[in-house]
Amino acid sequence: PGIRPLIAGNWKMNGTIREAIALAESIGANAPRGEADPDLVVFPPFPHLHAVGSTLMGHGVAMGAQDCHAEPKGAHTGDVSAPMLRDIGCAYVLVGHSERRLNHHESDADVRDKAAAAIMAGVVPVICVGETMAQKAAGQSESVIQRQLQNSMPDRFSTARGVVAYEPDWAIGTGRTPSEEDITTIHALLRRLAPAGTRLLYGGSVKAGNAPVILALPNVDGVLVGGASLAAAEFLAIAAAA
Ligand code: G2H
Repeated sequence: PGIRPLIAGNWKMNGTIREAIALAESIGANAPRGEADPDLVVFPPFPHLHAVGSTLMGHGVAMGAQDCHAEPKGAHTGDVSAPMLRDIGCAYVLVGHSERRLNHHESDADVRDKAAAAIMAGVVPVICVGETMAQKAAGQSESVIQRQLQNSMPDRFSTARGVVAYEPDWAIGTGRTPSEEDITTIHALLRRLAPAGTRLLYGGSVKAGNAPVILALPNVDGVLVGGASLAAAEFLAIAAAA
């Protein structure tokens, strides 16, 4: 009677349409679909959503986008709205990934508004939080994450069967992961702060090699995988560890 695990692949800004389709085909054809298997979701770049959505049709693998705007429509050149994502077949959307918080100066309030827009459009937000190495070194990991999460969750998050991903900045794409104890501590905090039933993912340098240990930690309901999600066999090996 637990929470069904969620294995998420964040493709970031990688690949041609042809490569995206091939990756989706391979994941779709080999995805585990038993009662006890985890849910799978992939997050392709915007231009590949349509092709990937068509490819995954009927394979039981969900699709999400990597960001959305807080407004449903309007004069926002270059942005994509949550209703558009829903329309193209996205079940999920990442909000507040550290690469967005850092490179696009997104604040907790921005992330909260995007998550609210997603919920309004019927798309499940995956709220990402995580501390920097400097904050960790200063012993501020828990306070930083508590503040980020509390300020990034919109009012209706509890009714949206939302997802929270813990991704420490310094573990992203670096091959370094926090200790099991650190992940356990942060996930216990997330469990206390997030509404009941929220799926809590760990992200940052997850691979087939370390996934079994990470997925076995308490309050880890899945993983958000970047680099290692770009190869179908590796991504499915991670899913098999859930
Ligand atoms: C963290 C993660 C996926 P990677 O950003 O969101 O990427 O697995 O490459 O560290």
